[in-house]
Amino acid sequence: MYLSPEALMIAIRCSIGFLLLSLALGANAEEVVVTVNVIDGTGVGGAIGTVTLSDAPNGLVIKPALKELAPGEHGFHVHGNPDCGAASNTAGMAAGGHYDPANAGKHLGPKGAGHLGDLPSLTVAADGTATLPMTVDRLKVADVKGRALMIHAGGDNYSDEPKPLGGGGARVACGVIN
Ligand SMILES: [Cu+2]
Ligand SMILES: [Zn+2]
Repeated sequence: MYLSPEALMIAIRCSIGFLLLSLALGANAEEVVVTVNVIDGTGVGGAIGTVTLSDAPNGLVIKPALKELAPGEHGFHVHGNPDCGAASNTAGMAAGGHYDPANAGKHLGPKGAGHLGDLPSLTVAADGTATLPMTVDRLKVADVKGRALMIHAGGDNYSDEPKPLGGGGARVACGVIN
């Protein structure tokens, strides 16, 4: 096929335009970097890294890049309010409860029919870092924006028994999802 120089220029301009549009849409395809801070009864402390959230065809991809955490499993949830502050001198209580738009009222983990904000537990390596990505099929970035990511002192058995909310106890680190 023969293209005149003018047609060629138009074709190139269109290609560049299409490329820029794709980049803009790509950037728009919801990726959020959440800064995570340690928290205590007086409020929000120093940053310990980030958690990057993005949408994939199979769900919400959660990529932690965290350090300075206690090794082992930690309860990890989306809480309802975009606030990591303390309330009544208790760490992270301003974040409210587990994100639960359907008012399920139950903590059943990432595969259960309970709180939508129940995530897989966060695994922290012996050196205090957490870097294992996870995918949650029932969430999108748009669902969790305007809420908070919470890390608890203890693990998560995805049940309200024998202790409520997976048994993770105290809130130790948190990030607002903007
Ligand atoms: Cu929690
Ligand atoms: Zn829960």
